[in-house]
Amino acid sequence: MESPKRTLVTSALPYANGPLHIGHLAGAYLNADIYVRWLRGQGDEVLFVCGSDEHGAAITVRAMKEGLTPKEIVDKYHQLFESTFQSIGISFDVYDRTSAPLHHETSQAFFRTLYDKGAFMEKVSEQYFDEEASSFLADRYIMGTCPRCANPDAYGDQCERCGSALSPTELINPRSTLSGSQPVLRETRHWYLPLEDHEAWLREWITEGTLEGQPHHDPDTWKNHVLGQCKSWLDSGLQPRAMTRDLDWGVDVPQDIPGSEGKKLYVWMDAPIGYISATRRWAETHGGDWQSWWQDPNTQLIHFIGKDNIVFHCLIFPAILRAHGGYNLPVNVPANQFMNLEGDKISTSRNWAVWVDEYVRDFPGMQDSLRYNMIRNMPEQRDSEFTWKNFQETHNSELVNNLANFVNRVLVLTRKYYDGVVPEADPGSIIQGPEGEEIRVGDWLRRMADLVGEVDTSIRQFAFRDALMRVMDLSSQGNQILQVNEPWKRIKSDPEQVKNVMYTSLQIVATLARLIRPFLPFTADRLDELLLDQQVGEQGRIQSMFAMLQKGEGLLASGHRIGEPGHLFDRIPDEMIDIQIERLHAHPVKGAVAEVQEQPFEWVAPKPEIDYEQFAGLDLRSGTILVAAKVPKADRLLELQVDLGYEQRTIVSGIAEHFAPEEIIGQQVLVLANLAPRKLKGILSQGMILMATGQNGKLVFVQPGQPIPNGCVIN
Ligand code: B3M
Ligand code: ZN
Repeated sequence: MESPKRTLVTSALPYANGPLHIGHLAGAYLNADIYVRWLRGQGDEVLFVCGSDEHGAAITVRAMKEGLTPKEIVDKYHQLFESTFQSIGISFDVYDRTSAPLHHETSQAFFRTLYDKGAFMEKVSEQYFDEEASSFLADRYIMGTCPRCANPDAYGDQCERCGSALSPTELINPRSTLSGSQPVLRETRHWYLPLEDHEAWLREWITEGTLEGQPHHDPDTWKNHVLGQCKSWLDSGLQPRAMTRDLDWGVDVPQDIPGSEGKKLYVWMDAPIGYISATRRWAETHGGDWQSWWQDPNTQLIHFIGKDNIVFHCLIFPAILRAHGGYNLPVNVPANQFMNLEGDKISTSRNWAVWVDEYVRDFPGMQDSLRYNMIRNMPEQRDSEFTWKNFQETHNSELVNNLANFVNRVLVLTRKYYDGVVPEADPGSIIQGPEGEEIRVGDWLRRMADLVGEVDTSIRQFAFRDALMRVMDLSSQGNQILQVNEPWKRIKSDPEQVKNVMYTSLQIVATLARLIRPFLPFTADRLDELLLDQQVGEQGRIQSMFAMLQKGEGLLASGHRIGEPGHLFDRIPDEMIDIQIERLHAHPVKGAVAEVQEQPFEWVAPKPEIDYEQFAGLDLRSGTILVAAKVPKADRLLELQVDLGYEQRTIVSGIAEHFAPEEIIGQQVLVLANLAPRKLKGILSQGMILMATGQNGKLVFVQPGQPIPNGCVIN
């Protein structure tokens, strides 16, 4: 295993604008917690920092929706975050917040240094201004259609569907989230980070892992999808990025800078600096120099994030750090992909989520059951799925039937045969291994040391699913060792051999208690109680375990008395799961079509006869919907961009009560292409999509029986 190092681990600062859900856990927190706990177990010096991200439109938009001030919003959710992270066992060393004065001071000092170094370029630009709300619009206040993936609800700074970082003027049909109106461009002065000036070293750093030719990290240890997103960003050419905004909530641009009136730091400049201010906060209460965690080249920095934050952590924040000078850059940014829920994307606004605080309330004492399922299904390389049925299955078949069952059998037999005292054993004696093979007790202990090494390798590769499965496989092997040696049958005929078997089984339980801690800390605590294992805390426990096992020494000495047997987990009954599934589906998914009640079909009277010439005048074509977006203040209308092959049309269609925009992207349709254009809600509509009114008045698309090229003539 690798020699101890000093590591600063950060988890993305969650926006304090709503409760934490399982997607947060699976994205940037549970993975970091496992990694940090493992390094602590190795005796490494680790600092795990995080905090609430309390600026930006994500906050102010929520405040507006809830009729509260931004301060009231962040106070509400910051407090909820602290209690929720603590309740699910995320073991931050410090959990700070970016509205704290120390953070403002740290961020302003950063900005000042970059300003004084001439790292910014000042530019007067046009920014979207909402005339109805008489306010400049920050990126998150502008929504529109993503130019790259046609997501109709992309934000001005980022498309959460394809991860692209955007600038507001790239959006198709931008709209203000304040008033719903179409914003206008107005001049304003801002300070830009000229990312293009950083492109050369960023490209070297990302692709070669070197800085000015000096080794920094091994790019082969970075996840492919992280490198891929960075390279596509670099290849598309980095653009200057405004580091200030016209806002009234956020970190002030230092007031002595000319033109700073009313300007705040761009949230994606101040938020990552939140990692640094959190470190300063930790040092205030723990002593020690915060600088060494960020400036000592022997300290490695690792950012745990979700994939929608890659560009900010791999390109923009490193450029800010480098422009400032003297700061370490991350040696890895192992971004996870997204976790989906019951076949759909998790969505706070649609209340389609499993809220962590609600889970902890509904499943008391079962935090590790959720942690276990999250890790089993962690979206390390690709999006993954949480379903309540799978949650029940992994709990009952793996935690109960494998781990809890094995531990209980060993403790009950030890209580029964030896009154709870660990028996003597001869390390040279032979027992039957899990496959029935002969193995010396001492060699089995060394085999477990090898397993610890394998788990170490997986964790350092951020392969937490694999690491957990290796640990659970040890429990399975423990069950098999009992099964093949059958101590309950041989206790009378061969008591000495039974001692060897039970001694070995107890060492497996003790090894599991230590190995499982990074993944299931609550279960590890419970196991320590059952084993009356007095060791406290986690610092260095894995390292010492590895050393003992490697020497063929047991972790529980013969003569040690364990506690009373007890259950680690109880089965989860169907009823507990059914309640959750019903509750999830009961929340109205805003924007979806309410299930209409069955109604008798109403025939529409036939229209008067026409002659062929009248029909021949219709120019009917096939087309495909490329983009669909709600028309602000018009519940029934969707604005569509339709590809007719020979041209692209904007068509406004009264189908918003029947289809959500995102579900009709790519739909092939039939279009009346020569209908005279007309303005609907200020949008010029050029044509009409043919729809049929089906059963219950539901609209359905009239479409070709099989895909045909766009622009085909229908006649
Ligand atoms: N607040 C998380 C998000 O994009 C964002 C992370 C900041 S980490 C410095 O949801
Ligand atoms: Zn997109």
